[in-house]
Amino acid sequence: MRIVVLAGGIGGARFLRGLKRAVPDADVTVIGNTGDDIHLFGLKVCPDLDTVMYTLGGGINEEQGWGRADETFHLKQELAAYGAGPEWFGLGDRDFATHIVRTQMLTAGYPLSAVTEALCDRWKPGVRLIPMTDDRVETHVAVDTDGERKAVHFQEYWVRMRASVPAEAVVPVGAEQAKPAPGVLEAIAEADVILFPPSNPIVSIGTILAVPGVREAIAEAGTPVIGLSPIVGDAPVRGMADKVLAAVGVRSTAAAVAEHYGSGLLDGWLVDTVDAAVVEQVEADGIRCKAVPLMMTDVDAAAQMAREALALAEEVR
Ligand code: GDP
Ligand code: FO1
Ligand code: CA
Repeated sequence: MRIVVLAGGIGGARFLRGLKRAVPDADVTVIGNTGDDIHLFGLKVCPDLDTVMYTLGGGINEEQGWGRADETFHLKQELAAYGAGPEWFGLGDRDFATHIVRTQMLTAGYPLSAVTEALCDRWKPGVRLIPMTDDRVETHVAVDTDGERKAVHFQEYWVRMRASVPAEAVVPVGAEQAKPAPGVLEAIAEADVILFPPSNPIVSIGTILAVPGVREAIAEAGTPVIGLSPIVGDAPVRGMADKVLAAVGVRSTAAAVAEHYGSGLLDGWLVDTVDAAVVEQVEADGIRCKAVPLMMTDVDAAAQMAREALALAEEVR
């Protein structure tokens, strides 16, 4: 079975680990979000691609959900001693090696998709991980601070500001000019099922869908598209997704996120059992909906979610 998954960082990666346990023989292509990418210290950092790669490759810091296990921060401290920031972004020593190799290859002229494949030669994530595009796309967030409106990089909004002020707008800068990376549209066209894991609907999946051609390819693939809600009990399970949902006028409910994707894109939607009351409302929007446990407390729980998503795909097929 050929499965395509659009993934952000932690929510996408943990779901993928469950999917691999549920269907070990499936041919899984992951289209990764690169809107969170940032250049720091002259290096290209791709947080969401790395979170997927490390999680599936066994190198992730489990508690944190991003970055490497057994990490140290000597390099960051040495840089800070020179006054070289930013200090608010925690790049560890082991993680730095990934960014150095990536940047070296990019500088040598390889596209990000080829570089990601090379990095995955080490980590062997067991899926084909493709960045959504080889072109530069950077998500910026417009904020109002002290009556002044300015745009900051998504990572600055998320990590430095902890989304403490409302997001006025979320803009994937460069997306309109970006082309899908090689293999993205082909994988979508050949998929037997397309899954939206419980990733951030705006800054993760929304950014991937903003690459021209991707949304259209999914809508035209003629294969079931099934999503899993990252919102449980009217709040994100982790992080501040409510802040970026508000920026686009979407309420922080499982039903509102389904409606935001829309029946033109989604065939099926899984909500958590605590949100069972919204099933009827989602179905009234023309999206098949079911309430099942959606908390990824461990890999088995994520695997069960993947089985439910694949079962729903068969129901709508
Ligand atoms: P990020 O790039 O690291 O922020 O990760 P993603 O975009 O892939 O996923 C972030 C979303 O995952 C957040 O909005 C969370 O609410 C959601 N999430 C995290 N853990 C769980 C979980 O156990 N269950 C569900 N349903 N959603 C989760
Ligand atoms: N998230 C944080 O909250 N604080 C950090 O210092 C931080 C550093 C970091 C370094 C490498 C990496 O791959 C990810 C990192 N993240 C950090 C996570 C990541 O930037 C965000 O959680 C997501 O992109 C949000 O969608
Ligand atoms: Ca992310």
